[in-house]
Amino acid sequence: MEISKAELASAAAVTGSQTQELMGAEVLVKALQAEGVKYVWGYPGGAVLYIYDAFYKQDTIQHVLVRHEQAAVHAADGYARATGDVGVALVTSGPGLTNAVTGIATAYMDSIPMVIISGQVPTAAIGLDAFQECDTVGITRPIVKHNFLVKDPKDLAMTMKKAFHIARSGRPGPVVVDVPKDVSFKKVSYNGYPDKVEMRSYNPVRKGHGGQIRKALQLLLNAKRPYIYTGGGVLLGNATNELRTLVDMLGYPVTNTLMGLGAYPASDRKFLGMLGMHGTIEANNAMQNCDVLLAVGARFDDRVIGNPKHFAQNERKIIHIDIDPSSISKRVRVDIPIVGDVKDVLSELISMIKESNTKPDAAALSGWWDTIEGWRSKDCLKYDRGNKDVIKPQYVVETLWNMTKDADTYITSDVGQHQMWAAQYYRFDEPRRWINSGGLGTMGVGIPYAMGIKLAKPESEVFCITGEGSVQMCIQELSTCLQYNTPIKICSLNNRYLGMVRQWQEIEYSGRYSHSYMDALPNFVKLAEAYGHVGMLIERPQDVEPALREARKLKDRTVFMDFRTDPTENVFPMVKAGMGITEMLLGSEDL
Ligand SMILES: Cc1cc2nc3c(=O)[nH]c(=O)nc-3n(C[C@H](O)[C@H](O)[C@H](O)COP(=O)(O)OP(=O)(O)OC[C@H]3O[C@@H](n4cnc5c(N)ncnc54)[C@H](O)[C@@H]3O)c2cc1C
Ligand SMILES: Cc1ncc(C[n+]2csc(CCOP(=O)(O)OP(=O)(O)O)c2C)c(N)n1
Ligand SMILES: [Mg+2]
Repeated sequence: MEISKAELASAAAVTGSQTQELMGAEVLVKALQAEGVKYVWGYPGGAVLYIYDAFYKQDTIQHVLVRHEQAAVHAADGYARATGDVGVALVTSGPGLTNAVTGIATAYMDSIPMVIISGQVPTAAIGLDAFQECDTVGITRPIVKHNFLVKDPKDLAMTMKKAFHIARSGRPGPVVVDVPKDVSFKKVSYNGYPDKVEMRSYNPVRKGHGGQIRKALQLLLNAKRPYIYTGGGVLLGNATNELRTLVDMLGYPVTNTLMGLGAYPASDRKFLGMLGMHGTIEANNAMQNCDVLLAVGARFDDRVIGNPKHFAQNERKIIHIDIDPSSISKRVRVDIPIVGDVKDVLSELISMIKESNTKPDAAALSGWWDTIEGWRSKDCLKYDRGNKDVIKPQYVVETLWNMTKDADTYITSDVGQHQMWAAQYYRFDEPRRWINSGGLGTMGVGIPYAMGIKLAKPESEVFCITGEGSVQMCIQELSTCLQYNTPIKICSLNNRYLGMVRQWQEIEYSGRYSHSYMDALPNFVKLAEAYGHVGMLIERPQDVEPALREARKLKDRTVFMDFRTDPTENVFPMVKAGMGITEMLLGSEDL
């Protein structure tokens, strides 16, 4: 549903002659229209009923009624990750907001631009333990980029303008706007949506310091064992083209974090795979042994560098490009910090390389590549591909990738072993195609992410790779998928275990499998059917490919594929807790 130009113009009208007397709730909807919002995921309740009434009177924004507020935020978050637009969710006060907390924290940890509107009890009732009151500003403060409590309807339009600006600028993140019921009810003179916003205390830097970029250039061009380590910031900053240009110009090896997959094409030889706890040998060894590291929009997460003391054993010069100064030198000491937007900084770096007379040291680079190829030849992602007895989870992902690699496909995942296998065996060549929760690691995101994306991208194929544990955390959203006709394909790698927990118990807790086996699972085929969808049970390796083919043919249906996979398969490589990133377990023979 496109927003008409007339509607946008009326929402954004600024002249005094067009002053309208509107309820706060109507101003809020005008603000959303002026921001170009097309979808809002939400759930009603007493405190937001005026806002819902204002939604009823318009038809440019589609509201999606979810089945749980957590899923509203996840769906809007998935939409934001796939499109780059700000995702919007709407929840009521009290339990509506507390249900949304996991979704907000998930978006916050991965720096996703979102605006979450919550209802609040009337201003006069705040602090009186009113029905469905909770301290939204207090509860969400540590998990938002910013939050607002709107006390006067006159402030609503400007607050919304600020909320969207803060959410999408600088290091993106979720912003909560808490709207008391009387603020949404009272009338106010509306002169149009503000066309600019100024905040003295908030001015994110876009352009990197020229001198620092020049220093980085010298280091990079003189490197003997260079390495480019990129993360979610490249996707958030829409800088994949610049990254590709840079890597092609230099011919240096490159890796992505879990959050950065797709920032550089996985099928290119210069890509060494994901690094970190479940990264490849070549990606982790290059990280440890490089002499110059260019970190781009990546935050040296503990799952990436392993034991920091081990990481620090090898000397390397580090250049770090990040829009958030607080990300720099947070976990490792950096030699050349460059605060700025990745797109701007990489563009400037590329221009400087073009003008420079210095060229990368071809002989050193060729030796470095030989070393890397030696690591790569260990083929650390090999697995028992020919197994005819039991479905290997990796095989499901690899088959899906082979089948869909040339299609317009989005892959969401939940959290656990299946997430790691999806990251390792689905080779992402394009940005914003891999949608998962990395920082908070939130089980339950998979279905809501998929339905959020499918709404915005109805022509694309959207797959959710999940586990039988995670999928039950937001399974009620199968109902939303039917109501809003968002046909997604769910590939559940059902190992009957909270597999990632079982793996840790096997490796770190001497096989004491405390509460990681899931008995009494539902019949997922019947469950899918009960929700009005198609269910499939796949138990043999030879049935994997035909099942996926059949599911893809059912374009207009949501299909739940229950793949019974090897219950005790583990994710390798693996870096155990406290170990260095090159101290990897490569298979069960290492246990
Ligand atoms: C079960 C499990 C296992 C995991 N295992 C691994 C693993 O093996 N390997 C791995 O990599 N991760 C793994 N993770 C994910 C890990 O927890 C982190 O979420 C991830 O490593 C962080 O990725 P990132 O460094 O790219 O940071 P992000 O969280 O994506 O942060 C992006 C950075 O870019 C910056 N930025 C944002 N916008 C811009 C811009 N426009 N310009 C410049 N900078 C910008 C931000 O300030 C931030 O510092 C795992 C997670 C789970 C749940
Ligand atoms: C909400 C939430 N609770 C607990 C965890 C801890 N946790 C991480 S992975 C995992 C097991 C996931 O099981 P399943 O979805 O079946 O995936 P599998 O690992 O078996 O592929 C658990 C419990 C989490 N990440 N999120
Ligand atoms: Mg499982």
